[in-house]
Amino acid sequence: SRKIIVAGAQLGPINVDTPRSEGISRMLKLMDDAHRQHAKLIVYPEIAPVTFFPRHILEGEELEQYFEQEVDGDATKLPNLKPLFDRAREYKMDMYLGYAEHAAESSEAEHVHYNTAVYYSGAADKVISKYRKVHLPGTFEPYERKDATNQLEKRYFRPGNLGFEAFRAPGLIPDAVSKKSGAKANEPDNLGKGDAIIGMLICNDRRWPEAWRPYGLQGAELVLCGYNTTAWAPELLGTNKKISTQDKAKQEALFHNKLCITYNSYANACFSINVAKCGLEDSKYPLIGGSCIVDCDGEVVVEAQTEDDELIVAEIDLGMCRRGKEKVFAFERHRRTEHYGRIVEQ
Ligand code: CDT
Repeated sequence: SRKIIVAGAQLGPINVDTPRSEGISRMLKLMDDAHRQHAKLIVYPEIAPVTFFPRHILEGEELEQYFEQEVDGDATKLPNLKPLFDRAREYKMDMYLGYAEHAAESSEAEHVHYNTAVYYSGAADKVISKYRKVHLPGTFEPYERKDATNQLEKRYFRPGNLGFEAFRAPGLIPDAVSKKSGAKANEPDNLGKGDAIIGMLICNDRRWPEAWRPYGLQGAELVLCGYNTTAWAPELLGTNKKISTQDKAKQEALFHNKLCITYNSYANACFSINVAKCGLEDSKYPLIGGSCIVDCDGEVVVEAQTEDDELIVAEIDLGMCRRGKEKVFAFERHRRTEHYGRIVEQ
């Protein structure tokens, strides 16, 4: 059996004046709930503990306050986020945690910022993998219209430089024994053992098949994705005639979210856990909810019902991925890579 209980910790609005510590307390409460329900893995949203600040025009300290900086190259020692790592260690729970990263590796005078997620193994007390968001939406310059909602991710972050590296989460599957913990993610003997093969995405990445496929090709059984998706931003997204009200725009945004995560889970024969920060931030900026756990047949297993803090939990069987990986798609037998060159042409 490759059964495991997993959780998505959807967060409701976090306003500009919400202290980070309050966001973290809410996240800890959701983790306590996940522990009570025997979850082995919890997934938080993109840039989880603070407001979605890229909508604001910021510089200097006002901007820097939103970023987290590692100590001694160890993400478990991110000063503000330490309580989350400590609690996950106590529960031996794995965790996907999204945050704005002030990268320490740079020797440049200029700050190097990324939109980042780490995967922490509670049992191993170790950050197993880091991912930096590749597809940064929005603009570098703010919109001219003063009442437009900006998405200044191209201004505040560099595109991720770590690629789409799947990894093995050691011993995540309780009833399967890992014979080769630490082997490469795509080693064929992995399926049926205690490690799970996992990939990470962040928000806008989930709209790009190119971001999922490298994980599918590495045998990923589970893709994790946190998001902050605006429900209404005509400058950013444009509108069709059928989008005549803010409510219709939100319905469409929810539909596109589900379309991306269900299809790409199916097409890559993996489960996915997709988790929103949502609701009205600062009584003004609407973000969609719709957090979902999706199975490898593209079906929604569980979906959040609110736009507030809400835990979604499901027992999933990663063994189900074999059908897609070995029969329906079986990439090594059926892909025709000689025709795919255009995908990577400039
Ligand atoms: N945070 C983030 O990446 N948001 C974008 C906004 C919409 S751009 C089509 C998203 O893809 O959800």
